[in-house]
Amino acid sequence: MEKQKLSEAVLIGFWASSYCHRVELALKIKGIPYQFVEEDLSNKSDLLIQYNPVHKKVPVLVHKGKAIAESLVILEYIEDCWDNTPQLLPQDPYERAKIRFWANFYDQKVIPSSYPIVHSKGKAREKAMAAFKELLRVFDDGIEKDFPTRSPILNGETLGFLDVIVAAITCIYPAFLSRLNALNGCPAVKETLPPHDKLVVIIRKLFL
Ligand SMILES: N[C@@H](CCC(=O)N[C@@H](CS)C(=O)NCC(=O)O)C(=O)O
Repeated sequence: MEKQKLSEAVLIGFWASSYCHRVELALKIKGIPYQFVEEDLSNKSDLLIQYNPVHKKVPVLVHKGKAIAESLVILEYIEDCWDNTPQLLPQDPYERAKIRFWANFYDQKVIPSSYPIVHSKGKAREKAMAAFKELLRVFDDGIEKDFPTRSPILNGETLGFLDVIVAAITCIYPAFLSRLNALNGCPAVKETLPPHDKLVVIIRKLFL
């Protein structure tokens, strides 16, 4: 890391993290060269604590020696900084606002609602699954309503902000799952997805 030129983008991350995967995907879509520095989350480095003293979490993007934390903030930074590359957000301010709304909904509602599924069993798990599916339905329906003519997810053009955000998660809502499967076929997504077998091992270790 010390040897890096200050102009380079360095991503401090963890191979299995979907939050880091988002950032990698955005960097790849925009063709931005970067160095990936793997973090040991069970023994956090001084570098991570120095660059993200508030949350002490990955991802952290270090660009020209300056650190940016929180994946959604990093995505916005990448979009602002490399504005002559494929754009993740639409030009129109209202369209951008709607994308940001659903990105926040996804992070604040959908993702947290998936945690009780892995931490529960039996009837409690069924209830947690139902709550998760319901939020995914709200997400999916909301996007359809807000973007009636052209979906911001997998619309046949280059991948956008919401594609990047949802591409990494595996879920059980069938309509949504079929979109995710299609997304997982995109070359940039394939390149950044962690190896499936390794992922299964870590999920079993963490949650089961
Ligand atoms: N809201 C954060 C979440 C990042 C996050 O949860 N990162 C996890 C890895 S997936 C982490 O660093 N965990 C370490 C910890 O909680 O101590 C983001 O969007 O970047």
